[in-house]
Amino acid sequence: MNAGIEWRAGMDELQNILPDRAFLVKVMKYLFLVRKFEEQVFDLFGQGKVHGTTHLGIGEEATGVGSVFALESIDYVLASHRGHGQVLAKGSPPRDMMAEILAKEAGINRGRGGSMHLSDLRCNVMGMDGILGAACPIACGIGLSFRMKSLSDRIVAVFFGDGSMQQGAVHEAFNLAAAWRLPVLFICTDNGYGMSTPLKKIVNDTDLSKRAVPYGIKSFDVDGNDVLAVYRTVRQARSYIIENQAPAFVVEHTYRTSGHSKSDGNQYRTKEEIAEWKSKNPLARFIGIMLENGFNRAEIDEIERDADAVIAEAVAYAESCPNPSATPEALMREAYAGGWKGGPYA
Ligand SMILES: Cc1ncc(C[n+]2csc(CCOP(=O)(O)OP(=O)(O)O)c2C)c(N)n1
Ligand SMILES: [Mg+2]
Repeated sequence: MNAGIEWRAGMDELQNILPDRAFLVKVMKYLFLVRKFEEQVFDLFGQGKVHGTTHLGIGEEATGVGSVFALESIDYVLASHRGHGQVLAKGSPPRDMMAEILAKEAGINRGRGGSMHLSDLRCNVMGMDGILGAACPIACGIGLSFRMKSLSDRIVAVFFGDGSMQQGAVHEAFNLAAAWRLPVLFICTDNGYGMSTPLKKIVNDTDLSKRAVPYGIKSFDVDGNDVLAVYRTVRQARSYIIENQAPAFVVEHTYRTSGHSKSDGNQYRTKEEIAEWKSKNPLARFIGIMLENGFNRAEIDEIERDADAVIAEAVAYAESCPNPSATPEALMREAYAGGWKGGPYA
C-alpha cells in the first residue's frame, strides 16, 4: 500500500447500493448490452461487414459501465480505442453506434469514423482515439474550458490502457492537470497487455496507480471486474475532483478475453490464463451478486432478453441503412470532424 493512494476493492459498501433495485437492474442491463453489442460486432466482422479493424473489450465490461455510470450526464468522456462500452454506457444509442460501425450514413459519425472513432456530442462523448495517450492532453483542454467558463460542477473523464501509460503525453497531461488544477479524471484500464506485450515485461513496477502520485494527483486502485467497486471508486474520485477542483487518477484492473484486435492470433498468452480470467468475468460475477441479494434467475433472464432485443433491433436497423455517398464532393466535405450529424457540415 502506497502513501497517497486510496485502495478500493471488495463489496464493503454494497449495502448502501442494494436498496436501489432500479440501479442494479440498469447496471445488469448495460453489462449485457455491452457484451452482446461486441459479440454482434465480432460476428458482423466475420461476415465482412465491418471495415478496418475493431477492438473488443469482452471481459472488460465492468470498467466502462461502472466508471461511466459514476459520472453525471453533464460530464464529458474521451474513450480509448477499446471504447464501445464507454460510449454505450454514456448513453449513445446502440442502433446509431452499430450503423456507424457498419459505415452507414445514419451512423453517429455518418459512417466515416467506424469502430475506433465513435463520438456522440449529444451525450458528451467527445470521441475515441486511436493514438495512444493523445486523448489525455485533449482532456486537459476540455477541463480548462470548464475552468474558464466557471463550470465547476462537471468533469471530463479520459480512458486509456496500461500500455498507453508509457506515452509521454499521459505524463505531460498529468503534470498540466495537477499544475492548473483541472477537473480531469484519468482512468487507466489495466488489462495487463499492450497488444501482445505483457505490462510486466516493459515496466519495472506494474503498480500504475503510483505513477500519478509524484504529480500530486489523488490516485485510486480498484478491481476492474467488480462493477460496483468500480462505480463506487469512480464516484469517490469524481467527488474529490469537484470538491478540490483538482484531477484524480483511477487504475482499474481487468482482462480482455477477446483478442487485441480482429487480427489477433492469441499466440502470446496461454489458454489456461484466458480460462482463468473467463471464470472471473464481470458479468458472471455481477449475476452472482444479484442472485445472492434477492434477485431471481427469471428476473435476470428477462433483463438479458431485453438486451438481446435492443441489440437485434440495432443490427437490423444498421443493416437496413443506406451506405454514405462516395462522391468526391461528399468525401471532401466529410473529411473532418464536422461530419457529425449536428456538426458544422450537417
Ligand atoms: C502512439 C501509438 N503508438 C502505438 C500504437 C499502436 N497500438 C495500438 S493499440 C496498442 C496497445 C495499447 O495497449 P493499452 O494502452 O494497454 O490498451 P489496450 O489495447 O490493452 O486496451 C498499440 C501499441 C498506437 N495506436 N498509437
Ligand atoms: Mg492494455
